[in-house]
Amino acid sequence: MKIVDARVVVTCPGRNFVTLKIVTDEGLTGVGDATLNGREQAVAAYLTEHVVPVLIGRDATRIEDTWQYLYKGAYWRRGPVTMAAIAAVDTALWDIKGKQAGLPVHQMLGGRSREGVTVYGHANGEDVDGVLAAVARHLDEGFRAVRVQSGIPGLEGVYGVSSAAIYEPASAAVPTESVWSTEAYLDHIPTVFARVREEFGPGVKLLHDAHHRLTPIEAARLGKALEPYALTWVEDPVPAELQEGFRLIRQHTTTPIAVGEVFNTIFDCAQLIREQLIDYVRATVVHAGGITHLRRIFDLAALHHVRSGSHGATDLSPVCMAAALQLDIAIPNFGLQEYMPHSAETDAVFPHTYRYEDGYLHPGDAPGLGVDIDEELAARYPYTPAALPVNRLQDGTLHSW
Ligand code: KDG
Ligand code: MG
Repeated sequence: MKIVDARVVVTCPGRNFVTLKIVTDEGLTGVGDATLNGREQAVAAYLTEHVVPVLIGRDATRIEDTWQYLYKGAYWRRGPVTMAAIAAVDTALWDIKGKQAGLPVHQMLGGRSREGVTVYGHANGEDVDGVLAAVARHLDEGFRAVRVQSGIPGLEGVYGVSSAAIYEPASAAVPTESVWSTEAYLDHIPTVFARVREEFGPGVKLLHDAHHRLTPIEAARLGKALEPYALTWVEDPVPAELQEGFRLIRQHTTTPIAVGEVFNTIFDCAQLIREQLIDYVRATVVHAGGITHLRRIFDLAALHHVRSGSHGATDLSPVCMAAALQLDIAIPNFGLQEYMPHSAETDAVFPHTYRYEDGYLHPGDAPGLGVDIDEELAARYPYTPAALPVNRLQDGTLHSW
């Protein structure tokens, strides 16, 4: 079965998405997400200029060989742009293979290991009352796990905290700037979790995202302060370039650690996993080289008691979500899946079989991934430049987020 066409579709049904659609001479098609928030056109160009020309005429059934060809063959390995492009090809080829076999992809990955994929939703509030209301809303909707983010007294606007129905941090063509105080944050967050536990008791899984903003010792302090509230994880406590930093956090706290939404390859987390410095790895399909490579990461993680906790923000398209769910339902060491519903416009552009019910997502049983792109509808939403914000300390120093 030969690849005869590969189209790169950039569309903006409320936010930008990049999708690769591969077409074979047998009429089977497959889709892959290639969206890199705020850098969409870089991946689109990489695909169009460097990947599509070498796909035409290739055997669509050779998923592993194509992955190796694009990874090793490029010479310039790794990096978010390259790996998102490889992910899109890999995902689309798994979609095609599933359709060829008449099986959902999770059946080709070993079949179901669970009945449904436990997801967590985002409960955000400008203040504690807002947080409590948001948690209550999620519990009413059946969520068993909630990520809790709060505004910080004295800071105007905190990343990830928004009252908008649909989460969208990439809001302006030129990055907006916000002001950050680690001291104010560290003082406030434990008080928020104290109130949440007091109100909702021990049953619900609680999570928190520190957005890479702390140093290891600050993260250790946060982890210790949160121990009484038994979080399921603190996410991205420190920027992860320095993997040794996690050792210091580990020495001080039993609060579990999740990291990896910006990871591209197994090499970004190999040390963290082997040394058991983390508990959850948050890599996902689009940013970690597709189903083929993410499976490798999760298999390494399984050997070291590390579970999956894949990224699932709205800047990952429904194509990525559909692919992630195929893995989530099959792997032995699944932990949690992030789930933020897309807008109605996005869902219409990407019709899919996965569905939410009572705290779980279900991938469905359609052959392949169970997702497609409506190219005609997509063409009605042209690309609109949008960048993620930047973060500065109160004295103006640029800070991580
Ligand atoms: O594009 C960046 C967002 O996806 C990210 O900031 C969201 O941190 C995030 C999360 O945990 O969903
Ligand atoms: Mg995050």
